[in-house]
Amino acid sequence: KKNLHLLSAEQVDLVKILLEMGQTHLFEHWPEPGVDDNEKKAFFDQVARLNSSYPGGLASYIQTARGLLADSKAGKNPFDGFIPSVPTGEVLTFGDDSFISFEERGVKEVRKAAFVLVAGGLGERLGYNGIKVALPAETTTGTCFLQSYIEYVLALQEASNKLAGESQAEIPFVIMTSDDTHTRTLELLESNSYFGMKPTQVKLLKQEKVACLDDNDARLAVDPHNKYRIQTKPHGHGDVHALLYSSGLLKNWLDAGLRWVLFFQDTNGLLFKAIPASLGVSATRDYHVNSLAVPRKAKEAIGGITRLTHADGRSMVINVEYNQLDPLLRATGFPDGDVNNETGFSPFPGNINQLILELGPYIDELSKTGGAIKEFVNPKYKDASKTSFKSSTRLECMMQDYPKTLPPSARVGFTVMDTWLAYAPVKNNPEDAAKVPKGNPYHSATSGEMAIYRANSLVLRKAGVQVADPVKQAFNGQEVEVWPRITWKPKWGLTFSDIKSKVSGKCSISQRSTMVIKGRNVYLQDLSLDGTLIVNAVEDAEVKVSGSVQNKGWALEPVDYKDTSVPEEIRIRGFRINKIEQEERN
Ligand code: UGB
Repeated sequence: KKNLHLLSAEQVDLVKILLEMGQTHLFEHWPEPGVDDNEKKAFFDQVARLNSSYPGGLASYIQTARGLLADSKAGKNPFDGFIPSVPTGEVLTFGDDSFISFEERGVKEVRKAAFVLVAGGLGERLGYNGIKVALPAETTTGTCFLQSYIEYVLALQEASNKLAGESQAEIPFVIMTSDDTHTRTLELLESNSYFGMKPTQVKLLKQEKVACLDDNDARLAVDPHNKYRIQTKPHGHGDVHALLYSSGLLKNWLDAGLRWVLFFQDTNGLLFKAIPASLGVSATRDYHVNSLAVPRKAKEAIGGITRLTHADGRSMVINVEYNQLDPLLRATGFPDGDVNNETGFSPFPGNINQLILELGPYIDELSKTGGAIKEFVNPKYKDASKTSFKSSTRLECMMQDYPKTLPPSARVGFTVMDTWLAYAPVKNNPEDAAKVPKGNPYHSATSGEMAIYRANSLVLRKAGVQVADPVKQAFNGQEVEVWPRITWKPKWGLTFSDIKSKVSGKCSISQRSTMVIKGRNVYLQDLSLDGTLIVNAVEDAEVKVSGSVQNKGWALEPVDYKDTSVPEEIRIRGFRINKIEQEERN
C-alpha cells in the first residue's frame, strides 16, 4: 500500500486484481517507498504490458492456468470423450492434371491473399546463434530463408496480377517476431532493402511473452535475476491470431477485398513449391481452413491431422501432436495405436503447420474469441505427487489449434503433398540430427539444403530434363542424397506449367553439376551440363541456354561442425562449396 503513489489509476486497479488473484507474494519483499522506486515503476509497467497483451488480461490468464494445472495434476485426457477418425481432404500428385489446374487456380487467387510468417521462435533445438530466417536456405547462392520467402511472394504477386490483367495488387507480408528475434529481423530487412519488397508492404508484429507460474495455484514466478520483474517465457506461435486481430490488419484486408491468409514457419525452403496448388485447393473446395500435410510414417515426430467426434455432437478436424495420437487411438478401440496401413504410411496425414484460412470466416470467429487460442500447460513435476515443479511453467498455444473453437459447420480440410516437394524444415542441430533413427528425416541444415536440390532436380526431371541420379554422402554424421545443385529464382518458375514451358529439346545435367538461374525468361534447350552454369539474365531479357557446358564446376567439401574456424551457418551443414570453375551466361 505504501508504494501505491507510484501508480496510475489503471495500475492501481491491476494491483487490486493481482492481490485478489492470490499474488501477494510478488510484493512481499519490497522495501519502503523511496527505495528502488524506478525498479518498482518498471515492475508495474511490465504488469500492465502482460495484462494488455493477453486476451482477457492477467486475471483471465491466472484463471485459465489454474484450470489447466488442475487438469494436468488430475491426469485428465484433453481428448476425453472424443473418437478419432481419418478426415477427408485432397491428396495431390505433383505434375498431374489436377495438380496443374489447382496451381493455376492458386496463382489466380494469390493476389487476394496475405502471407504471415511466424518467426518469434529462437529455435533452441537448432542451437544456431542468429535468427533462423537469416540462415541460408542453400549455400550455392547463399539466399537466406527470408529473402527466398519475399522473392516468392513478389513473384506470385506479379504472376497473379498479370493473369488478372491488372498490376496494382500488393500482397501484404506480415512477420510475427518476439523480443528474441525482433531487432535482428528488422536489421536483416533494412540492411537488404527489404529484399526488393516495398517496406510499407511488410509489417512486423511482435509477440509478448507470458508470465511464468510457480505452482498449481498459478502463483506468478518472480524473475530469479530481478525481484522487481515477473519471469516470462514464450507463449507459442498461437499468439499470431490475437496479434493479427488486435492490430486491425484483418479488417483492413477484408475492406481491401482480400480473401485468404496464409501462415507459414521460419525454415522450410520447399514450402512455396506447395503454395499455388494448395491455395487452389482452398479456393476450389471452399475450405475455411486448409492445413498442408505430407504423408506421415506412423509414430513419426510430426502431428497427425485427425477428425475428433464427441458423443455430445462436437466434431473437429485438428492436429493431434504425435505423442498424443498413439495413446488416443489405443484408448478408443484401436488396440494397435498409430500404425501404417497398406500404403506404408499412417492413415493420419502429417501436419507441416502451414495453414490457409479464408479471411471472412476467420474474422467472424476472431470477433467472438478475440484471437484467443485453446492453451495447454506442460509442467515438469518434481515427483509423482505433482505438487511442485522442477522449474516454473507457463501456458502455451499453437497456431494450428485455431479450429478448436470453430462450429462443426466450418469447412476444415487439408491438402496432402509429396514430402520431397513441400517439407524440409531446419530444426535440429547436427548432433541430434545424427542420432535420428535411420529412415526418419533429419530436419537439419544439411538435409534442408539437400532437399532443395532434390526437389528442383525432380521437378526438372518431370519437365523432361535428364537429371542424373544422386550419390549418397555423409555430412555431420548424416547420410544424405546429393543431387545436382540446381537453383532458380522464383520468378523463373513458380508452377510446374511455368517450368515446363521453359525447358525443351534434349537437356541433361550430371550429378556433379551446379546450375543457378537468376533471370525470368531463361529457356533451356538441348543443354548438356557437366560442371557449373550461372545464368544471369538482366530483368526481362530473353536468354536461350543450349549446347554443351563442361568445366571443373563447384565441389562440396566436408567440414566438421565442431570446427569453429568455419562460420556457424556453414559448419552446421557439414560442407562448404569450393567454387573451382564455372561458366556464366547472360
Ligand atoms: N514460433 C513463434 O513465432 N513464436 C513462438 O513462441 C514459438 C514458435 P518450432 P514446434 O513443422 O514439424 C510445430 O519450434 O512448435 C515460430 C508444430 O507445432 O519450429 O515444435 C517459430 O519461429 C508441429 O505440429 O516448431 O512444432 C517457427 O517458425 C509440427 O507441425 C514456428 O513457430 C512442427 O512445427 C514453429 O516453431 C513441424
